[in-house]
Order: sequence, then C-alpha cells, then structure tokens
Amino acid sequence: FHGRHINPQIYAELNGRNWGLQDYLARGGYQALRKILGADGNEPMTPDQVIAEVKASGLRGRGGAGFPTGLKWSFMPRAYPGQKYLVCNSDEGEPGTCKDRDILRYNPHSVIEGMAIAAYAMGISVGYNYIHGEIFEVYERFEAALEQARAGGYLGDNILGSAFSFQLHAHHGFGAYICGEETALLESLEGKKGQPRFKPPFPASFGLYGKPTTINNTETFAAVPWIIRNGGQAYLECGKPNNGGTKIFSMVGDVERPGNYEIPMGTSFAQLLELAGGVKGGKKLKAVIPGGSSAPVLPAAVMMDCTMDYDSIAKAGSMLGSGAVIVMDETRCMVKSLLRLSYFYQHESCGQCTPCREGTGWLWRLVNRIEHGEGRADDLALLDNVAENIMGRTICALGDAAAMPVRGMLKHFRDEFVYHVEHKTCMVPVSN
Ligand code: L3W
Ligand code: SF4
Repeated sequence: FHGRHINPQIYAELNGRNWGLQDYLARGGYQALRKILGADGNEPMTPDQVIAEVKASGLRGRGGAGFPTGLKWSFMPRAYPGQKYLVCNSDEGEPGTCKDRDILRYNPHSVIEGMAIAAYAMGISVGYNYIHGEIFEVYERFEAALEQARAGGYLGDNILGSAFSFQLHAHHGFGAYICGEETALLESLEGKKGQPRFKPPFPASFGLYGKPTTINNTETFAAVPWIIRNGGQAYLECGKPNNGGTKIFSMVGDVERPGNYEIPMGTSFAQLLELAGGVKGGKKLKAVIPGGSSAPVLPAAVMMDCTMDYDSIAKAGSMLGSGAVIVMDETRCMVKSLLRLSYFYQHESCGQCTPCREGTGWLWRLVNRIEHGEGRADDLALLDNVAENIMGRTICALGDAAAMPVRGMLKHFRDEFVYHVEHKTCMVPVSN
C-alpha cells in the first residue's frame, strides 16, 4: 500500500484541526489572493506588480540553491501560446531536512495560496505539488486541503469570481532522493524513471512535457502570501540585504530540542543553538553541517562566528542549502559520520553518469575500510583524488553533493582520518 487514496478515517481525524481552511482564513489566509485578484472591490494587481513585489522581497529559493525567486518567475515566457506548468518541489529528502513536511502538515493552505499567486503572476493554469513518497500523512493532508480550497473557491475555475483559473493537483512520489532534483522530478511526474536531464535547457524553457515550467520549493511558495499582504520591502527587512525574510532551520543531531525553528535570516548560529536548547547533555560542540548533508562540515569555532544566511555560511566555506543544521558533539567520530553520508550518496546515485555512479561507490568503500581499520597509507590522497574527479563532472548536483562532505571532512578533520589509518582505531575516546 502506498497511500495513494484519501483514507476516510484519516481525513475525518485530520478535519477540523487548526491546519484547516477556517483557521487559515482566521489567520488572514487567502487575503493575498483576494488582494491580487481584486476580490474585495479593490484594484487587482497586475502580474508584473506581483513579480515586482516578490523581487523586492529578496526571497531566495528555500530548496537549496538560493536562486532569487522573483527572477525565476520573470523567466517564464508570458505570451507562450501553449500549456505552461507550475510545480512545487515537496520531495524533501535531504538528510536532516524536515521543514517542508511540517509546512504541509501544519500550514498546507499557505503553499496552495502561494502557488495560486505564482500561477497568476506567470499566467499558468495547471500546477502539481510533488510530495516525497515516504511521508503518507502529509500527502493525505495536502489532498484534504486541496479539497477545502476547491470548495471555498480558492482553486479551480474563475477563482473568487475572477477570470483567473488554476487547477492544482498533488502527486505522491516513491521516495527516491534523486527525484528532488528538479529535472528528475519532472521525469518522474511524467511517469518515467526519475533521472536528471542535462541543463540547460532549464525548466523555465523546457520543463514538464517539454513545456515552460517554474519549479519552487514548498517553503518558497509558503512565504509568498505574507510578502503580498505585507509588501516585499517588509519581508526583506525581516532579514538582511541579499538574504531577505525568515527561514526555517531543521535543528537535528546532538541538540536538546531537535525540531524546526523559523528565525530571521542573519540570526547568529549561537542564538539558533540556544533556541534548540544547546548541545545535548551539556557536551562540547565539535562541528556542524549547516545546510543538509550535502554541505561541507564546519568546525565549532568557525560556526560560532557565523550568522544563519546564505552569504555568511558561504563565506565560511559551506552552504546554507536546505537549512538542515546537523549538530555534532565532541563524541562524534568524523570517519564514522562520513561513512554514513557516503553510504547514502552511493545508494541514491541514479547511475546515469560514470563519475557519480562509480565515484560515490569508491568514496564509500574507501571510507568504509578506513573506519574498519583497513585503511592504507595512500587512502587519503585517493579520497581527495576521487572527490576531485567527481566535482563538476556530472549531470546533476548529486555528484558534487557526495564529494563536498568528503572535502569538508578532510579539510577540517584530516587528523582523525590519519589516526584511523595509522592506529586502526578511533581517536575519539567514546565515539558515536
Ligand atoms: C533559468 C537560468 N533558470 C538557474 C534555475 C534552475 C533551478 C534554480 C537553481 O540544486 C541545490 C544543490 C543541492 N535560466 C537558470 C535557471 N536556474 N539558472 O534556478 O539552480 P541550480 O542549478 O543552482 O540548483 P539546483 O539544481 O536546483 C539545488 C542543494 O540544493 N541541496 C539539496 C537539497 C535537497 C532538498 C530536499 O531534499 N528538499 O532541498 C542541499 O544543499 O546540493 O546545490 O530551479 O532551474 N540561466
Ligand atoms: Fe545520476 Fe549522479 Fe549523474 Fe546525478 S550526478 S545524474 S545522480 S549519476
């Protein structure tokens, strides 16, 4: 069973909780959609005005790449004669990341409203939300929210009595990490094997069924209604220049209170750590992976000087990515940690290109033998070499994502790998 229909029992149980339409309306929900469509007798906003507001907000893609959302929306050809598509990437699979599933679980209408606004701005009449295959309850709930939105007149034909029509559907994936890569997601949505396409052409010109398509992450769409209600400038001012607004960070690993925390961009990492209750058990902070498992690790001292925004983390040599903050305390063995990450990437490689298919396997096998006391003197140089030969030589970012953690670990914690090779055991006294 893969949860592809709405289970009436689950629907009934979920109905009436504060994720639903009535509660969303009470919180100011769908006011942004009303505003752009002129549903309250006001002057409707033009699509250009909507895009200008999103540009002014400084909103950047919350899926990992941080691409400016307003700019992406402006790529969509306005006068295209055929079908255009809007897609929400809810295929959240990055290890450590658990924000999109909570948005869909607790605030699904914010995504629906954000997508409807985006569709209006780009002149799109059909959209899909591709939801990760391993999360069933979230899919059920989003389907239920879609039904509510349709019944309320916020989706479908002639939305809120206007000339604007938008049909939005949910699609349940099957759990492959690679389907979070936007072109693999499109292939999967078309019913094919989820393997990335060469880019360019970007989805903006050749997307779903070869048609112009705009894809944004769940959290990106969820931010849009607030921006339209309060203005782009107000959103920008919540954060810092070039890093507008707030961002949800999934605090995971060795913290007292793991979970999702929404904070203004530019908040110090120290404050975020404090929000999550500090390092678990009062232990010392050793290292942090600041942006999901694909981001290079940073040592504690470097991380404590960072603020949580794209620019600060990039300057420190890593990336904000999808916003999963993996906290590691002093008992963590970096060889063992890298072994887990390397296993993940070799398992999830789609196998389409040689440097990734073969290289991720090499990385895993090398780290595996170092961890198990069988490392050889030249293994670190070999690890460097394999990672170097994957970087930038693959069709999609998964190859880089497998190589970057290796480079980060060897840059900052090389001594632990050397110790493992030389002593056939771990230098961390009680390692986890
Ligand atoms: C038109 C151009 N469109 C770029 C579009 C492009 C895409 C967006 C960003 O990787 C990262 C990756 C993972 N004309 C364009 C254009 N675009 N130039 O802009 O593109 P790009 O290629 O920079 O990134 P990407 O392929 O989207 C995403 C990292 O995120 N990551 C993964 C996270 C995983 C999740 C998850 O599980 N939910 O978020 C984590 O860090 O490594 O670097 O839309 O089409 N000239
Ligand atoms: Fe597939 Fe890896 Fe190539 Fe991406 S880099 S297309 S996951 S083989």
